Amino acid sequence: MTFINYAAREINCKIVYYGPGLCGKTTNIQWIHGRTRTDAKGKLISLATETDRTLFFDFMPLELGTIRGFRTRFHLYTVPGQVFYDASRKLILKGVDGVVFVADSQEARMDANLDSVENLKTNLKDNGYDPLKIPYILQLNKRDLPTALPADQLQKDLRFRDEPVYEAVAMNGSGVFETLKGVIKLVLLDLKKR
Ligand SMILES: Nc1nc2c(ncn2[C@@H]2O[C@H](COP(=O)(O)OP(=O)(O)OP(=O)(O)O)[C@@H](O)[C@H]2O)c(=O)[nH]1
Ligand SMILES: [Mg+2]
Repeated sequence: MTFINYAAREINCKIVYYGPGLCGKTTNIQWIHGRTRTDAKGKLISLATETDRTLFFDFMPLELGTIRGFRTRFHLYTVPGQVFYDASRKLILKGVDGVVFVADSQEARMDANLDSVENLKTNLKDNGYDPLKIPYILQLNKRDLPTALPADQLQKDLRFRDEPVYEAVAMNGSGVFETLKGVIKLVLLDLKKR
């Protein structure tokens, strides 16, 4: 739930990057962190294994200036994609305002993508969210790989509502800020409705 502090005139929103193991969630956040002005960002906190797999989450606060006099901050999180960290994924979704699903475009990762979408829906529902209503974006990542499936095929299999789709190569930043802007736009539209 968006945290609006009227006394401090602050709005805090939580965005979670979700998806299967090694799809590029952490890479998205690292790119954003590397390209954001120092005064607009907080520390990037990553709890990772020795091999750079996310162990619990990555976290980075991003300050976007003021909206109608309220300082607006977006808190970006990634979940650990590996199947056995499901309890962490569920926990990290608590209080979420918007979700980016990062799909791995490689054909060999299609089953993992599909499982992860289903896992996202389950964990959203378990946290009291309607997967069809929460601000949601689909990012097709790793478009650079020769083993990447055509984008329209991925969309056909992975879209489950009217979500916008962005193609990306998170490794070199392509599509990363477009995706972030896309989800922020949906979160702010959702906020306006309330
Ligand atoms: N070729 C290619 N590799 C990518 C791209 N994005 C990320 N990678 C690589 O994929 C690997 C995994 O990326 P991560 O960002 O750590 O993946 P993750 O989704 O955070 O993985 P978990 O934390 O285990 O869930 C790294 O070696 C990245 O450099 C991309 O667009 N293209
Ligand atoms: Mg990660």
